[in-house]
Amino acid sequence: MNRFTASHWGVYEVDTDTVGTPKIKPLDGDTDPSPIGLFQLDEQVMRSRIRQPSVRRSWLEGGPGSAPHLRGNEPFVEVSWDQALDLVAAEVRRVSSQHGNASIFGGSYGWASAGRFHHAQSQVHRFLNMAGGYVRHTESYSLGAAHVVMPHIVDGMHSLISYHTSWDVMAKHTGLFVGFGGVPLKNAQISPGGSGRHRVRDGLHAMGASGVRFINIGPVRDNLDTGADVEWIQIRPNTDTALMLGLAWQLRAEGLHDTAFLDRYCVGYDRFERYLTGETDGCPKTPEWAEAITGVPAQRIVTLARDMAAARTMLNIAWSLQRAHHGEQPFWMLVTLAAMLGQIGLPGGGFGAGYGPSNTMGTRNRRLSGPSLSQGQNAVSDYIPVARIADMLLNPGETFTHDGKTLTYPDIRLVYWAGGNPYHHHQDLNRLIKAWQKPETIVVHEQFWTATAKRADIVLPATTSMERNDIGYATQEGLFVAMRKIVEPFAQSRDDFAIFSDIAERLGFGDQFHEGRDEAAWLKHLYAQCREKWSGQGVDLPEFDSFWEQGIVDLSAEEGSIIMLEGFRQDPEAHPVRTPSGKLEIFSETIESFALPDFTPHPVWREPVEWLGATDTVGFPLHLLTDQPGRKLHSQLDCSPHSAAGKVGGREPIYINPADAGARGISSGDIVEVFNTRGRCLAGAIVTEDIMPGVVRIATGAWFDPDPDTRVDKHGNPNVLTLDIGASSLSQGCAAQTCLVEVGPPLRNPPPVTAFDPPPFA
Ligand SMILES: Nc1nc2c(c(=O)[nH]1)N[C@H]1C(S)=C(S)[C@@H](COP(=O)(O)OP(=O)(O)OC[C@H]3O[C@@H](n4cnc5c(=O)[nH]c(N)nc54)[C@H](O)[C@@H]3O)O[C@H]1N2
Ligand SMILES: Nc1nc2c(c(=O)[nH]1)N[C@H]1C(S)=C(S)[C@@H](COP(=O)(O)OP(=O)(O)OC[C@H]3O[C@@H](n4cnc5c(=O)[nH]c(N)nc54)[C@H](O)[C@@H]3O)O[C@H]1N2
Ligand SMILES: [Mo]
Repeated sequence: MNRFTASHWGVYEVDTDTVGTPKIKPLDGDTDPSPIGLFQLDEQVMRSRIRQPSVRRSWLEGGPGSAPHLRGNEPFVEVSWDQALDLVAAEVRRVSSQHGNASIFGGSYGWASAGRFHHAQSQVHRFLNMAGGYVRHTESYSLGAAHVVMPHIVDGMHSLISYHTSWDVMAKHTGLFVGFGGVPLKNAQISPGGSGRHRVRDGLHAMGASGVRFINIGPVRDNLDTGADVEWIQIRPNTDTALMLGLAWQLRAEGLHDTAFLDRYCVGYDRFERYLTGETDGCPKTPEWAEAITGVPAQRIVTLARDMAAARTMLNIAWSLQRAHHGEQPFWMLVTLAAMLGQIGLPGGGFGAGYGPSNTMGTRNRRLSGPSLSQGQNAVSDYIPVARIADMLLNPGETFTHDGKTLTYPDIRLVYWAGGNPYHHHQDLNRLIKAWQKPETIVVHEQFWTATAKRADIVLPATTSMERNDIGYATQEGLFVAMRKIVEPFAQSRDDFAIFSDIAERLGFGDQFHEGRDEAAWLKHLYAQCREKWSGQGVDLPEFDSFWEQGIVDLSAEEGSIIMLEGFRQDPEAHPVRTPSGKLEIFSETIESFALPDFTPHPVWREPVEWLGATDTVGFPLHLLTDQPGRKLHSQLDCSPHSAAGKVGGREPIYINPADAGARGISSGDIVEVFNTRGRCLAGAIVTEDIMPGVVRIATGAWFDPDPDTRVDKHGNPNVLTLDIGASSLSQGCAAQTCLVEVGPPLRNPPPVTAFDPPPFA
């Protein structure tokens, strides 16, 4: 019998009748299924699973706060579930009563797994709220800068993502598509909560076939596949704002900017224009000025500006560009440039922010919010912008700014994580290791012996989505999925829900947490709530039992074409954008009122702390990009054979231009050391013209595997190299793409990779 399963990388059919491991197959009608999810049950994957609750030896013997410097460097003791749950319950009670709940960090950032009920973050937040509250986080690593700045300019990112112009409209109306950072198909494999049928390859190829002209601007060539020709303009990383300013200057100089659009739909163009022309700072942002910063020839900028004005032009930006120092600026400047072109709200014109980072953007599916588990109220008001975790742990009591507010870092004693991997996602991991020694206790629920699990005090083994029943639904992906259990839980692993229910019982709020429902009752309850909500919006879902029997509800009947900001263009008074003025803000009085030292109230070019144009790149002449991995989702399934097949000598690849490789005696297949003052890692060289000189690229996701003596990461986790600063004092977002490194000559005898081995047990 076939069952369905939803995962971030797609919906699959699973044949449970086969002898041995059930066979995972792509979903019927998915024209570009992701291979990532086909390997979820592979035996190689299972080797890194956690078998039993485990406690770090010193913590078990000496209690909270014992030998925190040994986290990650001493054996675990396997204990019974009862003992582990008693320990966690007692520790939550101790910290809460002695230090208050503002000393519990439960932000617990991470992607966890698909499934609306067993969603790990919903479970941990619901549990901690009932335990008296916790310090939370805001925003994401994905969009730290954009989430904060975009509401000041046009709209919140969650909202914007939901009404991107659909692919069919672009194939019909777009003349010129300009991508800053391409539209990488490798990234469009996923959607948080479960991509439906993969639509981006078909979307791009239909545009290619209908003759849309594509220009890809970026340090990397192989991230825009349209099936037709794509022009590549190389640009130094982190300098796109300067290029867009050069384009804007040229548009204005030739009178190609749409003053009627700027007057009717925008505020503050006049203030920005004085900066553009140099009236305010003595520096006109001419194409020649932009060439000196970006490396893009001035003449190319001039013709590109004219081409943009002459065609129906869609400007797209990869999220990567805002994961950088001053990362708010390219997003603000993109909207400004699109406003000057005056095509926002017209079919096929305007901007995308962006096509590529997930399967969602460009969908024709209706926005319907799915079933969700109530998380209750948090009695603690303290929070951090998500990427400031090391700062928080290292600097309790110090102040920081966020979106115009001044806040204080709390003093954290207990860290509770379920469904994320900070030793994957955070920057400057050697700094995180220091910060990680501050809390007295670290509790982690995990499926796998990740670097984070290995650095915890108490580790509780969690099931995967294949080992439990759930409902799969991702907003606008168009499929509603009965995720029926495929296999029995691995070894002693349990669902996060069951784990939290038992701890809640010990703390006296079990009934409040589980409400007397088991898994089956919860699924029916959440489904019924959603069914009622949707029926009010004219969408009929079947009764639960028939849904469960049929396995999938296809919502394609709800599809329709989308033109971004169409209503706003037709009538800006009736359909204002959600900014203070109701118009696109090229100058923001709100941001002006924050009076931030590193933030001007209109888009500007500011030099990042590390970039190829810096005067002091001495010793570290290469810009490192750390993009998303094509063969896994972040660190998830790095232990699969599919991920292994993409490695070079067992390490994450480093892409390097022949000129840079030649100068260092490096050939494809060599293992090299990549380093800067923050850290060192090994990587396997791929020498290619697809990356411009002066730039190297290591995708994220290789499980952190530092040698205990040399501290060199043996596996290619680039976050030992990246910079742990906020994008600005406005957003405090992740700035991972601002990073200079050097690459050494090939290594003769690289040490073996041990990332996927379980830790030692006492
Ligand atoms: N240098 C650099 N760093 C980056 C980025 C970058 O571009 N450059 N990108 C950043 C971005 S955009 C993101 S979103 C982050 C991603 O960072 P994360 O979301 O932290 O990465 P994942 O590997 O998805 O971690 C999820 C973890 O949850 C576990 N898990 C899955 N399902 C369950 C479950 O049901 N229960 C429990 N208890 N655990 C479960 C998985 O085994 C896995 O270890 O990384 C960021 N880091
Ligand atoms: N397979 C897979 N897909 C994923 C993920 C994954 O882990 N695996 N992660 C998902 C998540 S959580 C997120 S947030 C999204 C992230 O989506 P993005 O942030 O858009 O993805 P990246 O791959 O980091 O970068 C996209 C492109 O931007 C280019 N780029 C980087 N810096 C610059 C620059 O300064 N200028 C220009 N012009 N280009 C630049 C890179 O070369 C890269 O090709 O991806 C999602 N998709
Ligand atoms: Mo992300």
